[in-house]
Amino acid sequence: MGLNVAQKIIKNHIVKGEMVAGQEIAIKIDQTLTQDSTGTMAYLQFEALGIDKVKTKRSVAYIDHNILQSGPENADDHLYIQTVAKKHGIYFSKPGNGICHQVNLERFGVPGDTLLGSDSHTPTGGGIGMLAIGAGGLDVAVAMGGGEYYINMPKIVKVNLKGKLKEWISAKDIILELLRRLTVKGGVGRIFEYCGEGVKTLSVPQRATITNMGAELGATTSIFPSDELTYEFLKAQGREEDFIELKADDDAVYDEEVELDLSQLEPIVACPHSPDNVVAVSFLKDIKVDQVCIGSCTNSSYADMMKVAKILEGKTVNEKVSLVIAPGSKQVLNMLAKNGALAAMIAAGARILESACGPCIGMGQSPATDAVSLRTFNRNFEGRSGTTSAKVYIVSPEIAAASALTGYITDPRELREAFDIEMPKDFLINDNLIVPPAADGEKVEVVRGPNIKPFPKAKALENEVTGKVLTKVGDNITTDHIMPSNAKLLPYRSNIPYLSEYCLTPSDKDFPRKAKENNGGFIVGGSNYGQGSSREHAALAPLYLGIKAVLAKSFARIHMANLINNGIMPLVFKNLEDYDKIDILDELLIENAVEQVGTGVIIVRNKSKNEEYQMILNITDRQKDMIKAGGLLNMSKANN
Ligand code: MIC
Ligand code: SF4
Repeated sequence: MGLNVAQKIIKNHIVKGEMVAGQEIAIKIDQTLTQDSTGTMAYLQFEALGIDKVKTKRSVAYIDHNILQSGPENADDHLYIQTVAKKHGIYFSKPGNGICHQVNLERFGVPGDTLLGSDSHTPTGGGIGMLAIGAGGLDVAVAMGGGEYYINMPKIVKVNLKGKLKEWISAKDIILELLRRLTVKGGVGRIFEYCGEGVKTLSVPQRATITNMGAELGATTSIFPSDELTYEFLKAQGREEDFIELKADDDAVYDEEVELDLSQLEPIVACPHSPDNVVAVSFLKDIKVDQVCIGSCTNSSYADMMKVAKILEGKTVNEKVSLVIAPGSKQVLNMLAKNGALAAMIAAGARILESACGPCIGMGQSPATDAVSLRTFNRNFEGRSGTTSAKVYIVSPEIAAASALTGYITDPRELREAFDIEMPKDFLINDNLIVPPAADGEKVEVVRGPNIKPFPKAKALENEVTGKVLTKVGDNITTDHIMPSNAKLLPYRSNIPYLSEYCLTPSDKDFPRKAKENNGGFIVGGSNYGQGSSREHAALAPLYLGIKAVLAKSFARIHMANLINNGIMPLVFKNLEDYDKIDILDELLIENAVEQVGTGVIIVRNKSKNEEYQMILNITDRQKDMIKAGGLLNMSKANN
């Protein structure tokens, strides 16, 4: 039986298990990436493993999230990451060099390699034919140390692309259409593999836009084959030696199939407050726009920026609109500066930001109260922009630029004739902001600023687990709800005691106080609990506050792994209606917890209501041992 692309890469990297959907497998990781807002924790955890030098083919530490430096905290974290990277064999991408996923695609992505990154949009690398997966910091730390990465073998979905995009329709519309059809839960436990005649009509950066936002489907990852266009891209990056061809065998088998006719797509938009809340742009055309933000790891490539420059050229941004643009990397920015496109943007009135995540993670540029903000980003969760009342719409760069000129949500086709942007034959290559590791790492001293606090460690599971329900939340709670990130909180990513004061506060402002007063307890959640980012802080802050288990209707993949890695039980309601029976401050009890964890079915007693609920702990034996030991670090130590 033939293999598809994902199976081929997994087969080359599998060290344990079998490629049977749902079964646990362990794969070897070739490359890792971290960014600064998850990186400090990942490197503290790597240090705790006591390994001198990374064992991967390549590991890169990027600084792109926390770049505002409104106090010493961010700069202290940068220095810690720079020195710890130099010591342990890790390349360091300085602030200003660009967004991790964009730079990784340009300078390090290798078709056929595996990449594990402490960021949920790591699957961007699937655009170049990598098996690129987002994970929590601890999993990445273990991978840097040469440890394998464990996942349940996902189902592989064939996304059969037919036809060709019409003028003005973009890669963003492709992934928004999939989100419209499949929702933010539709990709859980799945890899989306793109194939069909439409593939060869999409450039590598367009493919990367699609694989990037596959994260919003909840997918494990997304991947394109590696073909002539991949070769052209790598050659233009001066890296043709990294090319290998990768395509599915003719008789490859897939678990599921989706068909998408590119020629049928129209410009579409994700409305507040979820990336799957998608409608045609024509439905929104009277909505006035206050802010337009262009950039992020989804849409900040050279071609995207050139399109925007061309739309803005010779025009002026509407007087009521603030337009900000953050090119994705120094390479992109430098090329725009050289060819005059940057001048066209500036002349039109765009505010040019550093090549970094910026407004995407609320690091500046929060919109005004009740404002409408159009963003080419990937997430529009409530409050993520830093303004709770803002209404954020996710759009293509074409819609964004057109709307910045008119002041209302605009179908770009109404504005002007279409045009072509050529992919460059040669990108501008200058890696002078990438610092290589030291040859003799033992001589490097790691600098730790006062903001870097030890991370909380879980304890072995007690046989009687008891406590109160501290909060009860609804469906699709994101990690932005659990551990909010904005310009005020991001500087404290290496300070869990401080961050824990804000844990879950967007949903329940008294949660930290209740947790402290009751000495920890339980969280009750709806379905897809913990969707969104990979931030381990969404597990570490609850751990610090004494959370023992989360009872939910279902969990998002990375967050569930982060809970287990930190010794917190992710329990799923066997009978969904039991969710309705529980109230905040009910007293729960799990007896014989150690034995029950082993069985995978856990009886939770509600002492306040005199009821019992059956909860499922649908995790592997290895993960059960982890829960019993009190997390991955404790288990690794016990095994050494
Ligand atoms: C995000 O887009 O939510 C982030 C910020 O990049 C996160 C990582 C983090 O919280 O530091 C992610 O996607 O994993
Ligand atoms: Fe950065 Fe936004 Fe991409 Fe996250 S989604 S990596 S914050 S640009």
